[in-house]
Amino acid sequence: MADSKAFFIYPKFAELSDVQKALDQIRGYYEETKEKGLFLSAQECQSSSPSKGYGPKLTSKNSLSYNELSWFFDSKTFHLLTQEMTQLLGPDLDMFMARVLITLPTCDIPDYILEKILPVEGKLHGSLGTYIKPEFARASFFAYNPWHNDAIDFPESDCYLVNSLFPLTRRNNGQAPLSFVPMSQKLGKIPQPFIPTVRSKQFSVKHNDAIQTFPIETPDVQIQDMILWHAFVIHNVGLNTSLEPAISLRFNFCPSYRNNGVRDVGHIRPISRSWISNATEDYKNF
Ligand SMILES: O=C(O)CCC(=O)C(=O)O
Ligand SMILES: [Fe+2]
Repeated sequence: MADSKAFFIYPKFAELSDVQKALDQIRGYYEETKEKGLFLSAQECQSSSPSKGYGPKLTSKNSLSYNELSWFFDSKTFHLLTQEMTQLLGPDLDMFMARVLITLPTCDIPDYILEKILPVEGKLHGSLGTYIKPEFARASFFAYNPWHNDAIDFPESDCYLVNSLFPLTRRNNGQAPLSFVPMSQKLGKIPQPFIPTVRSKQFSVKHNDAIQTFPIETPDVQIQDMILWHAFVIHNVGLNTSLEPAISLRFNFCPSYRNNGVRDVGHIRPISRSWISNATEDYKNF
């Protein structure tokens, strides 16, 4: 058996021109939302959104990833990514969700929202979805992201899922640092949300009546790096105390014919099919 690592960093994986082009476009979008006012007022929020709501809908029709950024699917970087995914997941391959993720600097978040979402300790989610104007729901906006694994994003799936992330900005120096618990996939589909104990780079959580402890890694990710992890790997995004948004492109992949749990099938792009799948599934086109 190969080792059971389920978290990898690929340094300098992306083409510089691809990540720069994507970053310029997303920065432009972010500036536009700031000029026009990204957030609902406190009053609008109270009247329009239930406190536990998920905010306006980000669909395959309005998403930046499938519109202004759809050129990325034809880029050299995406081609390299699908080659690597084929190595890891096999030739029956789907990209089933593409997203632009923006973790806002706290200085750009209105006080009435900060009052609700701070302090971070003990909070179960850090999405800003409920507070933004519906017309800007074209990317995923966060203030932070508490410890979780991505099974929480695809609750109806069978979790044969991986996440690939292209950070388009630095993440350390307070810019929404991204931390991972590399061996935590061994815990599998844990009940979520949960609150772990975190002490001096050690992550502990109760599992099957025992406390399980794992080391935490906070990689100093660089633009052009690609980070890849299995849906069961626990991770966390800290507050963004810098002056700039932290921006990432995220692509989720799974072997075709598994249950990816996605309802809006417009998100799914088949990448390739094996000979046996083509032969077996051909009758559907007959
Ligand atoms: O903020 C990020 O870049 C990553 C957020 C996250 O938790 C994810 O993409 O699964
Ligand atoms: Fe995540």
